[in-house]
Amino acid sequence: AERRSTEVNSAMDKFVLEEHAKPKTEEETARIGQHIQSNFLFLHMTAKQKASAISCMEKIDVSAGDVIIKQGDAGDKFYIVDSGTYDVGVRNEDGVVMTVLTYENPGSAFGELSLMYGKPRAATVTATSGGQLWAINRIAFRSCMMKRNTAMDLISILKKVDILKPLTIPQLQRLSDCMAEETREENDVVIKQGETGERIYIVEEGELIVTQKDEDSGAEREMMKLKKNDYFGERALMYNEERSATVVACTEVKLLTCNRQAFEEVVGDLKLIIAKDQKSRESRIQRMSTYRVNANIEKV
Ligand code: 1OR
Repeated sequence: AERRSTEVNSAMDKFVLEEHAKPKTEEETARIGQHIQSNFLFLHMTAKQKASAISCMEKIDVSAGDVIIKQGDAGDKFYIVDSGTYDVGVRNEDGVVMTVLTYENPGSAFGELSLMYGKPRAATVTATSGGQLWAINRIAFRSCMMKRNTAMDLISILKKVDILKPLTIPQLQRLSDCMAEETREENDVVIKQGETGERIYIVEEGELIVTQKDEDSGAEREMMKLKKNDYFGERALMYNEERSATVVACTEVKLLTCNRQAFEEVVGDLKLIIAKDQKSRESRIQRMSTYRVNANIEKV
């Protein structure tokens, strides 16, 4: 039944995509292919999927001042920048519109949020120069872009991480764009106390243990365990200190990681966000050491 429904779906998709295909020259097809190469929405698509997405794109000429998307409207199209510059404005509660972002590179894409989540347009996008866009309509977008997509999976992982909970979906999207995945073996030392650190990590799979050297005895003391959706490595980035603890994988682990620059760029002031979460983490460490002390006493 599973197989059958996949077949039916792909037949449907083929029909939908053919129906929505827009004529374009080979040169245009190649150019769009170049543009979308580095866009995360297309990252994990096969060549065939990309080709059908491109075939549905329609050229739109814009002039400076054109409002491409209006906040609050229903979403109808998704856009890819071919040329020109575009400001993203978000209206706050007081009705003041703030420019939050400018798209100026070919291959930048916008207008996907309302199509993916069925919500009104989250921002207004205005052309600030003349230029050209490629647009895909909602039906074609859903049929070629909404396949099980690793970019989307990544966002759902990031959404579960405590420090990232205050972030909006567009911010998570931008963050997911600069995250890399790392696999480590059991017993691998991921960060080492005393070293300088440039990366923050999120646990996607597996478990790690945090240890600190006891100043008097020199023995490694277990501080806490880290598991799925926990993060670590943030302190060295926040306070420009050396790594304050060692983190070792106790199973095979899958980690998501990004460097300080990318993280700060996307989520703004790293310190503010993490400081909020620090309190709950500290109380967790305290609970754990109390437990350890009790356990030792029992043994004695
Ligand atoms: P849409 O379909 O909602 C507006 O139509 C588009 O602007 C939206 O999809 C995104 O593609 C794009 N918040 C909301 N929309 C944004 C944002 C944004 N940035 C780009 N778009 N930001 C949050 C501002 C509080 C900026 C995040 C870096």
